[in-house]
Amino acid sequence: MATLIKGGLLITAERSFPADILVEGGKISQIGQNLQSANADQVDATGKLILPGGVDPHVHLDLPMFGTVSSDDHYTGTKAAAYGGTTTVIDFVSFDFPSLGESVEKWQAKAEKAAVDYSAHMNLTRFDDKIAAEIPSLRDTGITTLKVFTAYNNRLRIDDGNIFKTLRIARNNGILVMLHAENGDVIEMLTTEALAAGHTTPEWHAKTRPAWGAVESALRAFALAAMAETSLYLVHMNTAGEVDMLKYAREHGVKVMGETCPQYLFFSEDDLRRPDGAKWVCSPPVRTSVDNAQLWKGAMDGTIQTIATDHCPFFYDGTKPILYEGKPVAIPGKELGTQDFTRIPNGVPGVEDRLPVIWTTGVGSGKLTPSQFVALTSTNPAKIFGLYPRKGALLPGSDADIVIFDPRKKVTYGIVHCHQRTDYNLYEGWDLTGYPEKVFLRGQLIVDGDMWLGKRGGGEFLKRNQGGIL
Ligand code: DUC
Ligand code: ZN
Ligand code: ZN
Repeated sequence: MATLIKGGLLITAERSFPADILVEGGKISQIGQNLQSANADQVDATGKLILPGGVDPHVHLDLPMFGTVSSDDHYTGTKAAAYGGTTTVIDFVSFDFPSLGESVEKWQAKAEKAAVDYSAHMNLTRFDDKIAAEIPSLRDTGITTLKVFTAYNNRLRIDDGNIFKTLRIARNNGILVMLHAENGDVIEMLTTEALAAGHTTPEWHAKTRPAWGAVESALRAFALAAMAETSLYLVHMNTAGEVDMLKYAREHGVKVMGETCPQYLFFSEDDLRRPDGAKWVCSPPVRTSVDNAQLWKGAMDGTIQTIATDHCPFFYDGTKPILYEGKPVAIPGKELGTQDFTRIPNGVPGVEDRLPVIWTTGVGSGKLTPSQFVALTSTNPAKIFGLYPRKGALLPGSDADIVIFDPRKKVTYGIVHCHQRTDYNLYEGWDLTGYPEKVFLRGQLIVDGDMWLGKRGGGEFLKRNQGGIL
């Protein structure tokens, strides 16, 4: 089946230009003026923008945590992504089984119900010679990225020596290492002290995970990457200091890149002090308005390459069911930590919110050009994670993952509007201008206004190539 999208303004990471797009066999076959096709379905996009489908390189679906599980699984989370204009997501494989390969297989079995295209990064949360020897084989499974942690002692963290070894193996095998930067030792100590002093409230989540820990461990890892003569991607940047460190390392020729997420651009410890502050508990924590401003600046001036989400929703009150696809669903969530901030499941929803919220606050406010918006939310993640030009591009031969975006549509955003499977939205009541109208995945119309036309299992697993360095 062919589709001809006529009269829209195409926005790419480089430029904006009016053109028609012909889609055949799930791919973009032609881009040009006054295209004709006798047997194609015609879609009138006059007055609309045509964007490449969003690529969210950082989501957690069906993630077990603190005796519960994140409330979007691979179907519900990717359906929400589609409604928000995102057609590719990259999840994480938990290293729960003896080998990396078995962990990937277990993840594949859960992920195959995805409704948009998907891949995963491998969490490298243990390290020994056997694991080191297995890392290169990840490439054969199409997974070309590893995430390491400088926090979560005795759970997810590996030590600096092993991070250095990992960086060298990665360099030799075309793999990119991603870093979660916080100081695990300091967090352990401050948490123990806070609990002993009887502190129970959500703001203590931030107070026990100081910004300086993120700053020093980011610089430490950039230095390890420099010494290993390879690249590194810093996930979920949340502090002004990390922006400074990223800029410093890049100016010194270290091939490091960075990602931030909307929660770090808008929210602060003040939100954690609200009566419903548990809604904002995520790791790393939200910081201050100064950090918000510096992260925006980093995204605007090109220091930061991507805006992802770290989507990892939990119910605010998981004792009360919501209706999801007509059925009641309740999943234990933030209420687990009412008496103890260390038991609040860490994470916030966002995969659906990302494009409309960043469009209004970024492009609508003049902070970002439309092309910068596309670069940060689609093209750059596709390039860095080995998916370009199949994803993140409006080019002949690219997958026809296309968003017809109405730049004039006004929406008072919030939970009633949303498809993320949780009972709250961080942007409740925000006035947005600009919203996805139609979303195509490999040429199939999967979202048409409010209508869901996609399907469980309609997403494809993406075998990724070696990524690029931006
Ligand atoms: N941070 C969160 O807040 N949740 C899931 C994982 C992570 O890194
Ligand atoms: Zn992380
Ligand atoms: Zn994460």
